[in-house]
Amino acid sequence: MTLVVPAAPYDFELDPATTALIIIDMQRDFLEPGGFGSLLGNDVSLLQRTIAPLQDVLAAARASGMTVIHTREGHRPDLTDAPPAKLARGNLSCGIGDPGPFGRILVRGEHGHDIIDDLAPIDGEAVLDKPGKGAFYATDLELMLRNRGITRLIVTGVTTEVCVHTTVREGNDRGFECLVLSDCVGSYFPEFHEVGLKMIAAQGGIFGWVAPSTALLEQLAVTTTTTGAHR
Ligand code: TIU
Repeated sequence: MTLVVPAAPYDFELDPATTALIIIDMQRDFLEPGGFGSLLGNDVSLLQRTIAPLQDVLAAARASGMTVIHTREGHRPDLTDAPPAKLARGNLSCGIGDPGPFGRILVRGEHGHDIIDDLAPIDGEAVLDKPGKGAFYATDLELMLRNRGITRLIVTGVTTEVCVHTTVREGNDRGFECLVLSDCVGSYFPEFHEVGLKMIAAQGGIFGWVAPSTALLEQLAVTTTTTGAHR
């Protein structure tokens, strides 16, 4: 079934069977007050506004049978997969691997590294640990998508101009059609968020498409009502 989602720069067509919802790095360390993000002086409420719309999109994607993939940025406890340049960047007194308020910062297995309770993955949903900003770099994401016949990505999560943008660019170069949901992505910098979204849809969709979550939800509601998949 092809759904037509009104989007910029033009309609985005998708079939839930060949589309994956990608939820980027909705981790406690980026989103929760007192975590790594707020420790760096950021206003995490700018990111938290993505949670409620993303919960609705996640529920609708699950009901439609869409593939759901969650990502987490972080590293092995011995930090062997963290480039020294990344560890050194920023000259932070409390950076990656250091003890932070929610455990060692961006280290796998630590409380702060995990996904927030409001968007917790369920059985059958892949959780992809990535060492970089892009979800394709040094992961098996492309293999998982190709094996499942996925051609289109709905990209959500944080932050708009960093991990979301990098992932959309990586996906676009690999031939995936990417729709970014404007209210389901967020940045610590509102101006970067706004311009980041414009950059995706500019030049005829140079990196992909942008739409509010309601535009997708209205179409998915038609699918679940028609098929009864939500019952
Ligand atoms: N997930 C992600 O975007 N990682 C970051 O480090 N983002 C910042 O904006 N710092």
